Amino acid sequence: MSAVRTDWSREEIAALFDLPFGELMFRAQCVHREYHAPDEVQLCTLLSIKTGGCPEDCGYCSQSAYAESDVKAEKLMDVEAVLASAREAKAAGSQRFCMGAAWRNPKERDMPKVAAMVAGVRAMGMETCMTLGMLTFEQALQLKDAGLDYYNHNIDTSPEKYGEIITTRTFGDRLETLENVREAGINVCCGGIVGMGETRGDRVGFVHALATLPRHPESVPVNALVPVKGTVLGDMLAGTPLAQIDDIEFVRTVAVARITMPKSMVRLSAGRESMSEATQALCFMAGANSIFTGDKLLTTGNRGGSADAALFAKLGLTPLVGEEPARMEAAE
Ligand code: SAM
Ligand code: DTB
Ligand code: SF4
Repeated sequence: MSAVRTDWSREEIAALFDLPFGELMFRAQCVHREYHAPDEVQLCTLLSIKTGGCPEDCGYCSQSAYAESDVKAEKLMDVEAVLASAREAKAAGSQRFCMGAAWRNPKERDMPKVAAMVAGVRAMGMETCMTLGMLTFEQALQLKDAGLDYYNHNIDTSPEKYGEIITTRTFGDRLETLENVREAGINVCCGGIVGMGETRGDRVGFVHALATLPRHPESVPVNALVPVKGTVLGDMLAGTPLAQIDDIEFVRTVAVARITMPKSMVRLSAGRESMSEATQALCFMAGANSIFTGDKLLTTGNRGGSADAALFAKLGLTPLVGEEPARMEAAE
């Protein structure tokens, strides 16, 4: 078995990126098969429970108050409306329901409502995930007590690149929340975005930061930037050769994440709407084994369930029904 290591050096990770493509894919597939069924892909559904008006200045995000996008600020949704949406997701075959809020951090007055959402979704027999921005340890405990299975909090890019993308918080702030989530016994979902005009070195640094966390995130979302008009990055990259990440480089990033974090679920997240089926197939072959289904992510479009069902049929993929190998045991 490939050992689960957290002592990867940047040089080792850079060397993986540099491998001939065929060799990289072969290694990623070997590692993948040690821990995962190669034909099973997890289905997750996203819902934006609080959209827009976010005080953070993330350069990629349509929901930042600094962006001039078409997204309008809305209030936190009612619990019942969230549960109705979760019911639909379950009926569509989704295993996990991920609720996202455009907050820097939740306020104390929001906590009872988000806790009720977690408890309600869990009672339907779905896994729960939330992404609400920064959390204190006490807030993480409250969510754990409500039954939260996963918390998504991305490092987004390399530590060096971080300050170019976001200035209203630091890479260290991100790590602090990740520690609070871990301490509270919640599974961690942490990844980032490729295609923000970063260098290969930044992609190495990004995977390195994830693969050397004290414990690998149980889920690693790899998003391809969805360029949104009115955002810093959407506007800056529009019409340039950097407007879309090279497909092969994207697949390489997925493969290196798979090799360095063998047990984790690697999620092919945002960006599938503009990705060819062939590239998506390569991502699955490189070890991606989770996707977001449905026709919407948080504020941008997604491929839609029927297009995905057709792709799964074409590729002989089936939705994952069992548990992920990296998931923390309740007793841990
Ligand atoms: N506000 C919370 C936070 O930032 O932690 C949670 C929601 S935020 C939208 C979740 C993640 O979505 C971000 O960390 C980023 O990685 C991803 N994301 C946001 N906008 C994106 C875009 N335009 N393209 C690709 N990924 C994006
Ligand atoms: C993640 O890494 N990707 C998801 C989820 N975590 C919350 C969000 C993608 C958002 C894409 C842009 C949008 O729809 O606003
Ligand atoms: Fe706010 Fe999250 Fe968007 Fe950043 S990524 S602006 S924190 S919603």
